[in-house]
Amino acid sequence: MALLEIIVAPDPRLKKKAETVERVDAATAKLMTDMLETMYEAPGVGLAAPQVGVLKRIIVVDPAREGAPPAPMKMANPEIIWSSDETKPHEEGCLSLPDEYEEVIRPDKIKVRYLDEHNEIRTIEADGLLSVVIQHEMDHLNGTLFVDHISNLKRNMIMRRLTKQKKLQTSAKRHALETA
Ligand code: K1U
Ligand code: ZN
Repeated sequence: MALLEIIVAPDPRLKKKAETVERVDAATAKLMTDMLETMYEAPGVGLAAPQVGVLKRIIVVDPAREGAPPAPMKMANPEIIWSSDETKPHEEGCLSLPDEYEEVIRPDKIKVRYLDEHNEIRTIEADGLLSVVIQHEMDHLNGTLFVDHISNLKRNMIMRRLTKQKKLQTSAKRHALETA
C-alpha cells in the first residue's frame, strides 16, 4: 500500500474530465486500495482519482461514523441512473480545498451503477451522507468542485484564500531551500 499526494486547489489538474476505465485490473484495484489508505490518513470520507493526479473515473468512499465498523466502497465508472426530485442541503468539505466548508444543495437520494474492485457491475441506492459524498466525488471526475455549486461571491472568496495560502507555502519552501 502507498500514500498518495492530494492535489490542492487552485490547480488545473482538478478542472479536467477523467477518462473511462476499460477494465478494473490488478493495477486499478491497487490504485483503489492506495486511494482508500490516503483517504483514511487525511482523514476524509471520500476521494476521487483526479485528486491524486490520476485522470481516471475512479472514486472511493467510506461514510461510516467514528466508532462504527469501516464501510469502504471502491467504484470505477460510477453512473447515477436515478436521482430523487427531492433535494437537501448538506455542508461539504474537500481535501483539495483544505479548511473550506459550504452548504451545497443536491438530490437527496440516488441510484448508482459502477464496476467494483473485481470488475463486477453493481448497483446501489444511497441517501444521507453516502449520497452526498458519492455525488461530490463524481463531480471531481468531471472537473467540478463543490465551490462550483455556490455563489460567485463565496467561490471567489474561497479561491482567493487558497491562492494566498499556496503563495505563502511556495515562498516558505523557497526560503527553506535557500537557507539550507
Ligand atoms: O476531498 C474529498 O472529495 C473528500 C471530502 C468528501 C466530502 C465530505 C463532506 C461532504 C461531501 C464530500 C472529505 O472527506 S472532506 C473531510 C471530511 O468531511 C471529514 C473528515 C474527517 C471526518 C469526517 C469528515
Ligand atoms: Zn472533494
